[in-house]
Amino acid sequence: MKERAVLIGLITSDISKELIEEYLLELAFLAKTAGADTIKSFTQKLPHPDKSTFLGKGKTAEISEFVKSNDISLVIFDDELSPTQLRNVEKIYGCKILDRNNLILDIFATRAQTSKARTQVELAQYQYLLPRLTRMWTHLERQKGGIGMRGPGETQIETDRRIIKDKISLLKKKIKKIDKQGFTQRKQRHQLIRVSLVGYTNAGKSTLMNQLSKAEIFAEDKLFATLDTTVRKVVIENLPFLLTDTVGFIRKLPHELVDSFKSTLDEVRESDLLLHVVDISNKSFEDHIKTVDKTILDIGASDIPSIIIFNKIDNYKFVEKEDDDLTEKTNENYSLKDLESTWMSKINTEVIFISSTQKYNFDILRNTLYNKIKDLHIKRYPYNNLLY
Ligand SMILES: Nc1nc2c(ncn2[C@@H]2O[C@H](COP(=O)(O)OP(=O)(O)O)[C@@H](O)[C@H]2O)c(=O)[nH]1
Ligand SMILES: [Mg+2]
Repeated sequence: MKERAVLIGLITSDISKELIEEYLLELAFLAKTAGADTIKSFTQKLPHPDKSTFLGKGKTAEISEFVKSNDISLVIFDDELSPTQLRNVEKIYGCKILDRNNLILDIFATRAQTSKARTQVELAQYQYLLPRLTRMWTHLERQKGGIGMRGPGETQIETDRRIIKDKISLLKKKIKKIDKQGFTQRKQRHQLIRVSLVGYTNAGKSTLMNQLSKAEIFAEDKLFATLDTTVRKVVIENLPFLLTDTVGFIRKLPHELVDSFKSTLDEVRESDLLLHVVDISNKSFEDHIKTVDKTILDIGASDIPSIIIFNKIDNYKFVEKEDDDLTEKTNENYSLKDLESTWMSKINTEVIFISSTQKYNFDILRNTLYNKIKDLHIKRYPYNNLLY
């Protein structure tokens, strides 16, 4: 049976109600991906979170009442709780408590396919656990005996911490080894131009990859359907290149996960061209672009030439407004033409509008890719232009 969840978001002075609503929509999507139904979302406006229960006393009582009378098994907070808050709300709500990070880690754990992805997720889980051990053990703290375990004042928690630290260094070694193999593999492919699909999770990267390469990559309307990078050789006209599908980015990604997935993004860092796929039918697409740009900067790939591909234009809703100049333009009343000129002038890179599922504008896309990749090829191999 599906778990029934309620979501909780806090509206503080520096975050608007609209933004929180978007965060909660995304949180509901994460919950759905993890296999839970969201029954209701609760928000409260407070200058800062309550020290003991995160939300205020009244709201907490209201939610507790709802949890008990609606068969809720899961309360998910959009923010991370302190150990004290967690202990208290666990008692009050009497069910499982998760935050966004737990949820993302959980999804990653169920989605990891290759040994590398599994190792990375395990590493992230231990790294996440390590600083949080205290709260799990404070009520159980006791001396642990046994040969090799006895030490001056050694407690269970210290032992556990040591075990986890050992585990972490072991996993890191394992990843390094896998990475070495990957590097050799990647080096062998060096003669071809390398293009990577990057973008927010669910933007349509895997779908586009499948359409361009006839590959069969898992794509579905869930977050992080793919965790592993996939590389395929694609040929446009007579021009071959390598196309890589990568894990999607998301807001508030736990930094343990970013760290453990950095090496997955090696492929991105070593690319000649980035195709930044954006789901233009998502209201928060501008936020998504910012998150992706920041991640690209973080991994040291911001100098790589890129093209923005606005995807899902078949799903984009443009509301034709009466011709009054007073209406301020919001996302909903920008036409695609407006958007194109705005973005072209704003970012000085190429922008293309497509639908991956409907294959709209694929001729433009192929043309643009062909020209870009040809240029890159000529720049790299000035004496080997026999291809064209
Ligand atoms: N309407 C519409 N849906 C799309 C389009 N491209 C992808 N999708 C859907 O968006 C969802 C996520 O796609 P996926 O390729 O898995 O996204 P990824 O996380 O970026 O790899 C899937 O349900 C796709 O069918 C498009 O052009 N139009
Ligand atoms: Mg994907």
